Amino acid sequence: MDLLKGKNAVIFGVANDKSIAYAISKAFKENGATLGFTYAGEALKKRVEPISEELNGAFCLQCDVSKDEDIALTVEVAKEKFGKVDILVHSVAFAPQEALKGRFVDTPRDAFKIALDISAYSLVALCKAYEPIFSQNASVITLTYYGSVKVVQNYNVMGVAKAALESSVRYLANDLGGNGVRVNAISAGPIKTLAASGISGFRTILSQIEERAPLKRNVTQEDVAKAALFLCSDLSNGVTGDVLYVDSGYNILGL
Ligand code: NAD
Ligand code: 0WE
Repeated sequence: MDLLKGKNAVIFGVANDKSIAYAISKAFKENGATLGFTYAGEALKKRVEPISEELNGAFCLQCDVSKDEDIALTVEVAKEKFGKVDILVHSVAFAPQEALKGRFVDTPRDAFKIALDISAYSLVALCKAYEPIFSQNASVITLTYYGSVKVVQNYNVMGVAKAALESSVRYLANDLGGNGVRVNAISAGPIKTLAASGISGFRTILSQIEERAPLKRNVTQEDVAKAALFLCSDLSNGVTGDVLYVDSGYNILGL
């Protein structure tokens, strides 16, 4: 398929080949997009550079999304290599490990600030920085999780950060919509990635989904990538400010 033929995409959030952003990148490449990659820090360079090479990346740059200078540098390079950007993928989240267990009420001020800065504000900062080089009909997507709307044990401050992220999607969609730019979120079901490793009880969450979700299975990175393809292609021209659930239907359940 060639749903993204001639489109240029900048990808934030590839850490390794389990990353949701990696599956999205592969699907985008298969559909004719040209990709540019960024990675959080020096330690990830050796993981992301080979992926960029595999997928013919136009650039592969370090970008800590909590640093305005790093973001600005990616804009400069994207402008130089692409001229205009048609797609921006935000697949980034972080909260200090200690905040992802125990009682939410115990969240330190600093952990709250870090989680909201990296997991929610970064989308606002990226939209602002890329606005001048977004093409007409550009599409921005971000990844969120059900813990934003319901209490999920241990997700804690990340739930609050995802609530801020989803609300930011609506405000950004309203601000950027005048220029044809769309902003949407995908709410993915739990997937065993780096961000899910070391989360105690993650296996139990996965088996709960298999037992209870309408589709009686967990979702894969590829399931999410196909929804991303929809949201970043002209198939979704009329969709903005939305949260699309790719979660085997789990979110519709009551008792
Ligand atoms: P992942 O660990 O592969 O991706 C998370 C990415 O965030 C990593 O690439 C990491 O380097 C990046 N990151 C963290 N701090 C950063 C910073 N300061 N600057 C730049 N990048 C930074 O895990 P994933 O599961 O693919 O997560 C991607 C997104 O999907 C996240 O937003 C996550 O909340 C969301 N999500 C994950 C699941 C799941 O169960 N895995 C479910 C729903 C939503
Ligand atoms: O958004 C996420 C996880 C994001 C995340 C993961 C980590 C682990 C390593 C953010 N910050 C950190 N910080 C670290 O130090 N998910 C949707 C996956 C996830 O995480 C959970 C979940 C699910 C699902 C944590 C507790 C409960 C459920």
